[in-house]
Amino acid sequence: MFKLLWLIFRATREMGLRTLWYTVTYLFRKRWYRARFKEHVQTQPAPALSDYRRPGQVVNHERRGRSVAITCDGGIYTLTVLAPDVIRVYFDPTGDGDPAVAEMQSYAIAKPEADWPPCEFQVTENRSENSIELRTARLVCRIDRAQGRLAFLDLDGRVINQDESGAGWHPQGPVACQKQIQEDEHFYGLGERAFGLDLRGRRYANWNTDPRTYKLGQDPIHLCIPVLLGLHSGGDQGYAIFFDNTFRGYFDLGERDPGVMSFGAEDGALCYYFIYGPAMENVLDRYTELTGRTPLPPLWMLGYHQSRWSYHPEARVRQLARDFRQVYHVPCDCIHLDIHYMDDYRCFTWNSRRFPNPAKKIDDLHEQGFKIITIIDPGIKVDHDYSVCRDGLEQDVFCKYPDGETLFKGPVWPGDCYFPDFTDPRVREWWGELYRELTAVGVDGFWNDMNEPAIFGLHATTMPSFISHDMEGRGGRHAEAHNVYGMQMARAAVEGLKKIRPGERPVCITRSGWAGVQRYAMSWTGDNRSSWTHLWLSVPMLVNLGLSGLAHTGPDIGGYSRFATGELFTRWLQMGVFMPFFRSHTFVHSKDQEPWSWGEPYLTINRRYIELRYRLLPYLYTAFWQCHRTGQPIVRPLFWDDQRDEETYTLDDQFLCGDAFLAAPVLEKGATERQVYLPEGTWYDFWTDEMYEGPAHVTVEAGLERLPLFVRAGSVVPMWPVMQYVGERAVDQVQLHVYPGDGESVMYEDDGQTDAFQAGASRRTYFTLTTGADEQGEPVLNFARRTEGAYEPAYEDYEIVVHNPHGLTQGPTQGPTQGPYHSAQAMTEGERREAYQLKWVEGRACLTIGKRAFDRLTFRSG
Ligand code: MIG
Repeated sequence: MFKLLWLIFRATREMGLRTLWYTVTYLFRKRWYRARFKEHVQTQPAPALSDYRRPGQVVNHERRGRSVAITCDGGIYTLTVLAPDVIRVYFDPTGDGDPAVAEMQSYAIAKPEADWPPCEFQVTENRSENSIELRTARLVCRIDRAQGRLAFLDLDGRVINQDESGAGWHPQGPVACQKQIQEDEHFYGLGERAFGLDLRGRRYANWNTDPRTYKLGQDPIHLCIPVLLGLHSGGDQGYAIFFDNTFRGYFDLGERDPGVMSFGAEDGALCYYFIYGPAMENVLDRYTELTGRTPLPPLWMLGYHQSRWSYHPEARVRQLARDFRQVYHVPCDCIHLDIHYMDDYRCFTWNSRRFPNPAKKIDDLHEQGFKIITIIDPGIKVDHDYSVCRDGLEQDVFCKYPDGETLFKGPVWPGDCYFPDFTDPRVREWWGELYRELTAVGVDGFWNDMNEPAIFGLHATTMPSFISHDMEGRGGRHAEAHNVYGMQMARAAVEGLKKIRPGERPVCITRSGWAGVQRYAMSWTGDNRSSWTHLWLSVPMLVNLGLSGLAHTGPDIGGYSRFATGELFTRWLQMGVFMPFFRSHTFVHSKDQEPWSWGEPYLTINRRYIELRYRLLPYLYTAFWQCHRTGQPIVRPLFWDDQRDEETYTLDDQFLCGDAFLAAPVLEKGATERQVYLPEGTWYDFWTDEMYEGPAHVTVEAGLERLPLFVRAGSVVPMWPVMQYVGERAVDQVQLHVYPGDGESVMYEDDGQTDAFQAGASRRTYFTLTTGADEQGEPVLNFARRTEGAYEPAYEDYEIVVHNPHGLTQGPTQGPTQGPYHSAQAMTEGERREAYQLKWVEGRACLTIGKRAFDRLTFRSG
């Protein structure tokens, strides 16, 4: 009873009486509509798997272009070879299905069959195995004649993945596929999941849901992606299965039966893509080739973002800007405005009392170097005096019940709302144009919330599954459109923004999404909590999102619901420096959650870490570029570099960021040290330059001011001077931090803002470090540089900082050391040889050198 009263009290406080009224009445209205459209409501319980039908015996097979059609007693398989390591499996029980149509209708696929280059493969009969084999240059797909089950094998005949009972379907609509789990198999991916790294042993639903703050182990939440990565055989085998079906579905990774992985959906086609690695790097490359890559964001998106629900009125926002720039001198690039900026939660409007002159206000903030991102929800307030609503009704853009007339209304923040049908290209275009209202006053980017879509109710709810959608003209129900609704909303925004601001990189953050969403938008991990558990949870969540192709994401730093302590916030911020989206955000009733909110010592530490983020911008930007090019995540699991290291398969309290860094965030209250696992290779402690030889478990100091952080030997890490925001002034010098060892590093540069990079205006600088010996047998470190691309950055100098140069001769040491190197020689092109004097700064060798002045440098021991 008390709980109920509390619930009512909270709901009234948060929503207001009117919205509460709509929410309560909606519970009844919902029933009424269900009764009215009962012939459209699906009521059959999910059939038991034992009632599913199976392919059965193979009758014949026939090659058609890049596909093989295999007719079985119970249906037809079409296996399509897109690449030697990418095979599409389409199973059609009825004979009316067509994989080409399925592909055309897929919201996930960015590269259709016709765009893949031709690919050789052979189809043979294997009589001894009684099977048919399809052999590419990378793998074999074998189908057994007796039961029509598939196995994917490597060229040496070892199992990568193999059907258990295989494909299945039920005449009422459901489809499924059961596969064997290999003994030492680990599973990753599946989008945004509130679980640890290895997903094995549980069942996960595919149905985007607003959990209204989630708990560890709650499933599903905002953003599901039906791509599963498997890793087994001591790391020798790695692959992905992408199940291209948007209906409510699941992946069962051994919960029902520990030896069986199954996936399925309540309707739609049984169509999946098998992608072979074995390296996960190859899996991600192929998966993002298929579903699209992350666009390069404008550089300011990589800066620090400050948000809360909500900064208002205008004076509060001004104060916040002043606090950053004049009072606390903490760098920041962007302030986010949550729903209070709107006029009574009407999207694309301003509350004139809170923000009387938005254009002027945003101008002033731009002057001070801030960008502004505003939130947008999909629900459009039912209000005939509101131009977006009126226009939407005139243009007929809102979702309807199956009679094709009755508009669907559901309660969200403004009370009852209509919902645009983003699966209609005409509606997307209409919606995209609406952003002009906000870009005209200077808003820089958009944050799409509530687009699961979320509708108020007692439990997490959404539109009824029988609501009609356009589905690109072919018609469909919400049951099919639901999972792509958020992604299509983001697409509408981005396509609109590209028209509104041609040549610029659109900024769109989305809460919900689906396979392929990465090509339109980035995300944040929704409504987490201010707790130590959630601090940790950000790590596996980000890693699995990156492994699902959605690399550009980040948690609400400090946590969303409940209150953060100074310590928790600082620990979260330290970790956030190495996460792609670096934004602090918190809910409406929480206390202030800004870098200075807890006073000292937190403020100084927070400032120092945000400054570190700004120093690392050229490094992080390079990681974004790598992701953009090849789908490599930015935050990576430890097995990324050495898939055979079994220690790393479930390790989810540390992560790699880009090529050089290993971060081991402190996840425990009051910690003063922490255990870190260092994989094979030599690692430098970022703070002390101390060297470690992996694989090793080490304990390092981790007082409040210290994020345990390591740099791989052989890396060159570029750094910029600290600025209060991106573009505060021109970068006059780039520091190159050299960590002696053997390796190649890259630095990517462009204008950070326009799409000129796509026409070649970028520069890649490759740094190669090699260790060796000179004629006298003294150790040397060679540092070579090579550049590509037409972009010419404005700065003239590099400052080269050699870390622990002593380490080169001595191997791993304890503690910082004085180095033996006192001179360095730089060779320019041709004969010219110049000697540079190295300076010693805090035990590090520093050298300033003109940008154009060297191709190769040699550091010699004295
Ligand atoms: O029902 O706009 O996840 O970041 O602050 C809550 C208010 C709606 C949920 C988002 C959160 C945002 C909040 N929104």
